[in-house]
Amino acid sequence: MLNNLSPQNPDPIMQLITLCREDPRETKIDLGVGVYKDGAGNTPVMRAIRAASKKVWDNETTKVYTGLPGDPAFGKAMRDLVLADSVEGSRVAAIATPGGTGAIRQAFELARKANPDVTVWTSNPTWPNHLAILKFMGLPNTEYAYFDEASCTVDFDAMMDSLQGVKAGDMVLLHGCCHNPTGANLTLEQFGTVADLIADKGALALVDIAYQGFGDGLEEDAAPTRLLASKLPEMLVAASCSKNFGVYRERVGCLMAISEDASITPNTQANMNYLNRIAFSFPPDHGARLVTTVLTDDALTADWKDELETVRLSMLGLRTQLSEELRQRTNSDRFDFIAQHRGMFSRIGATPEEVLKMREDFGIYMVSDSRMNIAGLNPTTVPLLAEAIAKSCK
Ligand code: PLP
Ligand code: TYF
Repeated sequence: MLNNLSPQNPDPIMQLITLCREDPRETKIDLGVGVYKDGAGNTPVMRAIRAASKKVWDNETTKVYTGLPGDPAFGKAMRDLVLADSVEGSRVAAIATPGGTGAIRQAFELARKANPDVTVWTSNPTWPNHLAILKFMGLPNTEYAYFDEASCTVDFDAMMDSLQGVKAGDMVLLHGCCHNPTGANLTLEQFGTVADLIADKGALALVDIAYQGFGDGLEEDAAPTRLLASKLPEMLVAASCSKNFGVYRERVGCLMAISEDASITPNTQANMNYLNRIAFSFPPDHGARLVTTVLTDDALTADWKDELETVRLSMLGLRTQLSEELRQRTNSDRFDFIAQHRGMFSRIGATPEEVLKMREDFGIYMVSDSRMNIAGLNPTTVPLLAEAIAKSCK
């Protein structure tokens, strides 16, 4: 029977890891998969997570099952981190999920359960896994205009135009901050305008927030999500802890659902618990427990914020350096957007041929849509990349 399975195309981002690994050139630069790397190219365990691991190791007395939503303390900690006081806690139901990906999957499942005819609106472009999951689930998907390829900024007018097609009962997926793959983001005011449109249309917003703290700061990055939560009667939030806590392989994520009224919350929660039950019973707990331990201990929280801020500022510094190097080499402001983009990624508007040329001639590995992971750079490699871009891109 298994011989009937259709062949699978590998995830192009994952494929790039192998390609780069096999390249013998010492000067190669890996700007592929979205993983934070320090100046030495390592993805460290964050100090507070290491300390929390020790604390959990010393104090955990059982590994017995948690509950279908996971540890309630994790749900509460995530609600405080992402939503703060933008909405009454009694309106928020939460489940722990395996990573942000798990939260997104459960969000789509919940939307389909609430409305079997749901169409999911995604930005053009969006994280490829959004599209892969929707396709697998057979959920109708419509793209809304987002990125202007020429200027590498958001085309907000085109976005609002295409969102006019949203129907009551549709779901609109927004990146809460640090848009993947483009790095181009809405202003807070624009988020407010989109919230008004979603409310007018009677649609459900799903905010995917996977990089809180990587853009303008922990609070600043959560501001759009909080604004939406304060304006909309209902909303879903899929949060990932992979990047901002550096717990990638532990699989830590959380789906939060804000119901219109606190009286609806228990049933929303019961439906989310059910979705966990039929998918994997209980969600993974260890990584979530590390995150909760950090977020419920003042000293660990302070140290985590401190390290996260260092990470954020290092990426900002690389952005500034790269855009300045490109200014000099191209004698133009064409690449100034790199300093304006936020998060780990920038899509730089190069053609697939130009991306391939940079790979072949310079050993620079970026995704074929010209998305690069800023954290794959360090102050020494920035000029090499600038040179490659200036020489390869028309
Ligand atoms: N959403 C976006 C936009 C992402 O880039 C990612 C990838 O890291 C995720 C969600 C989910 O990540 P994870 O499942 O590793 O938590
Ligand atoms: O976009 C990225 O690079 C990260 C990591 O299937 C990632 O979000 C990439 C592909 C994938 C899962 C995670």
